[in-house]
Amino acid sequence: DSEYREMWEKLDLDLPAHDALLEVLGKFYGDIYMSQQGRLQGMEYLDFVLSEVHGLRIKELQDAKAEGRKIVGTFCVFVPEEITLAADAVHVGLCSGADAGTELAEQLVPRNTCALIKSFIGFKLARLCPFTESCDLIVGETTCDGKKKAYEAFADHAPMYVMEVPQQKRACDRELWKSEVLRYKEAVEKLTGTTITAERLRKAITIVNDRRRALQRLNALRSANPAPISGRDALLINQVSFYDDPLRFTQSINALCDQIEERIAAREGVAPADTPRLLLSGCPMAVPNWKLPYVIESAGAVIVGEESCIGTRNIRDLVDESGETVEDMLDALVDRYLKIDCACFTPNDERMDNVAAMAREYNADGVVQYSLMFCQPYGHEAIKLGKRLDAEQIPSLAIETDYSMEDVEQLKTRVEAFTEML
Ligand code: BJ8
Repeated sequence: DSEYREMWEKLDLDLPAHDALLEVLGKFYGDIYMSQQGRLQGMEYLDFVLSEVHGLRIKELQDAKAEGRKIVGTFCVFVPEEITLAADAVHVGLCSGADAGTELAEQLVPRNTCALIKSFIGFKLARLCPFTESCDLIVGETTCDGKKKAYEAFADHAPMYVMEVPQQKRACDRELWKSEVLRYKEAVEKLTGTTITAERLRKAITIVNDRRRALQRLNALRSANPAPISGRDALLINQVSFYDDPLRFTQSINALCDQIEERIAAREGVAPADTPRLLLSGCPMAVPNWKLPYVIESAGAVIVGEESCIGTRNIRDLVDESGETVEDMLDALVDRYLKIDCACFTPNDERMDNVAAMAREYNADGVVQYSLMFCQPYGHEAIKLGKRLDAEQIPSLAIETDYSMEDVEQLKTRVEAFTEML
């Protein structure tokens, strides 16, 4: 489409490399998504959004910019979206799930850096991501060492702002986090020239909570047997939630949930009732990282939940909506975000409890732990969580991988062996 090409050119994308990327992605999507049987009709919306991810959605961002609105990009669910929205800016998730520009990225960060970090750097340096190029501000955070040092290097290439996230959850850590949330509010107000009023913030909290409620509704329906939706489709929904317009997205997911309810009432599903049900747990799977879900679901199992930031960790907790003043609402935000059980925290025992509870809630037969190679936080917790699940007699399999396709067959063999013993 010539309109899009002009837009990509203005964003200074490397057009031939970008064409090649879209082609590979289209094929990958066809193989992994369009080949599924018994897909819900409501997934057409997701197919459409994904097919237009670098087209229509980018055009919407450009239109917003033309109206004077700002675009804020983020890499972590710790950045309070409500504040971005309350200042009338657009909030998009940037972390990337495909190998791109790896050689360039390795000039900026060490080779033994996780694929997620290399990916966002590679996409930027190879000029392949129209989202990154549309951003007026990119917000990083001091979570894992890999990310926080990568942001330092990234700041030479993009308008970076970094939030300090504490590593413990004591009263003094809450103080620190509150001051960081206030500092972010000021930064966004300065960027947009919009003062965050109680009315604006209340509206933003409702928008984001409504999206969380729709995704909670979807997750709750997944406890049904037979599984009414594939794990691949549910992951895609979570991935799209990071960059789609929140109001439109929420509406579509609620419509999809209506269809799922009908399906459950008719006792229909995407796989027979005796299919092994697995919970995925661990590192975030950013779009288009569909490798492991595809491997699992082609090995005869079905995924019934994602304990991940691109999954329940991002939607489990709502922001308290009873606050009257900006101050009340900021406190509610601070408390809600500090409940996130990221492996960067120490200790992080609540995550162990949450995974075990989720496995039960979704009637999972086992848990597949996923960590990206070179990810220290989730690698460490995989050992701890494995022991906890053993103690609770929940079978688990720990997998460490990256974005390359080289280990697909080997992973399939391991997943098949695991599901056979369930
Ligand atoms: S709140 S999980 S989105 S930090 S995979 S880059 S941890 S070395 S992503 Fe995360 Fe926020 Fe936590 Fe969630 Fe580092 Fe590990 Fe790479 Fe990771």
